[in-house]
Amino acid sequence: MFSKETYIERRRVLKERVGEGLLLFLGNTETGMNYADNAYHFRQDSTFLYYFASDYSGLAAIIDIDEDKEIIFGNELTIDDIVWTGVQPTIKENSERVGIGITRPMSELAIYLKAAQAKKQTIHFLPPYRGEHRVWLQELLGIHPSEQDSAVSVKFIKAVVSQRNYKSAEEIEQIEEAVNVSVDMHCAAMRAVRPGTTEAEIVSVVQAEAAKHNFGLSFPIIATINGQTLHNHAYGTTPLKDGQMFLLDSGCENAMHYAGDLTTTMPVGKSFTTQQREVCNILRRAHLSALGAIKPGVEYREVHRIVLTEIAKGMVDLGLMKGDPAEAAVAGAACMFLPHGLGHMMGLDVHDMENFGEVYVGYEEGRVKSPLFGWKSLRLAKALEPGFVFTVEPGIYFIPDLMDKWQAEKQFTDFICYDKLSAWRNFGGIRNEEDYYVFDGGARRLGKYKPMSPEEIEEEHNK
Ligand SMILES: [Mn+2]
Repeated sequence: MFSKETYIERRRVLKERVGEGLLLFLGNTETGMNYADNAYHFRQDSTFLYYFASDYSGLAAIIDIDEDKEIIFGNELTIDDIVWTGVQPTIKENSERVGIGITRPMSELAIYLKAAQAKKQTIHFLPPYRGEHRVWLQELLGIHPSEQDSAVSVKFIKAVVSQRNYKSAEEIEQIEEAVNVSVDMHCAAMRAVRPGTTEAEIVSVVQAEAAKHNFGLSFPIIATINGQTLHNHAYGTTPLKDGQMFLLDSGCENAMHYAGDLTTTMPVGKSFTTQQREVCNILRRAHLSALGAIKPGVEYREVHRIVLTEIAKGMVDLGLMKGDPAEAAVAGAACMFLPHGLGHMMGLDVHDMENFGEVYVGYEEGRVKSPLFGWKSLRLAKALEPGFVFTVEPGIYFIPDLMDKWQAEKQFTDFICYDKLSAWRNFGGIRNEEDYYVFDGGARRLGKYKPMSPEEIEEEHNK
């Protein structure tokens, strides 16, 4: 964890920005997979980690701005718990490490909130994303789960985002540690993928790299020969074949839960085919065009447009598109090949603060998302500012169902050469992803270099 002063300062700024009322923070709890004692992997809520650091189940906290009080609620371990889990630091000890002197048993949380309601204090809470939290909020505040989404505090959300969106030097150090191990995960996969291995085997190799450091995954591994399926979490056990491509999208989170998120597409056999190499080089040019554009003040929607234009150019060269590439990008025709956004904020969450709603994190106040297919999937659109950490992850995909649908609907016939496209139905999909940090005057990649060009990937692959 960081120093006590870091957490005290974070809460001081938060109190100042919200200004009045009472802030309620619900930590995460252990949840049974198939019975209570056989729980899912425990992951503390990221906002709770940001302000209180305590990485334990069953905690809540209150910052009572009006009364100038900070309290952590939770039950100290009983002898039965200690027999089961061993001795742990007490809640009191953990709280003191972040500069909080008051701790209370969990039963007192409801009492405190009832008194606040009686005094007509504003109780601010954040959007719940777990069923347990919805039940808990209903018990604590009397708000039905179906009414909680409209009762969340936008002021609280905006204040937290206004802090967590700007990474400090000590946070960058943590993220970089996670990215470096994530690069190791990818290089291990590049060396392990061979004809005859399976997706499942590669997953075990990737996981082992994170496990060596006792790091968890920042999201379930995507490891597939069907790269055109964007979020495929199923792993095959049939042997991989020469001529196929293997897409790995994975990252770890370090001990403090800061994330890394990378994607690499590699050949299964010794090298890419000529056709695959051509598309990989288009992707590489698109990636480099993004890197050339990112700096403070540039809107990420503009970087997305530049990348779509570059991909459309490449598709024109292949004879799969026609017309002006820049127009094809803006109109949405190029989204046939890149239907997702160019990137997202990253921090304690791999999609940072997505639980609050993407528009609060990645869009300017009052700006709504584009309704256009492809463009609507842009998670980060606003102007880049010093302190932002985000991914750059262009991809090129050939999605047969999307081709069929658009062709049947005669969509973008001025831009897309459907007659040529049918020969590419089985190409699959490729993506390359790296993590970036914007600072005053520029931007830099986080973590060590990961092979990007087809030749660099083949070199690592054939080591
Ligand atoms: Mn990503």
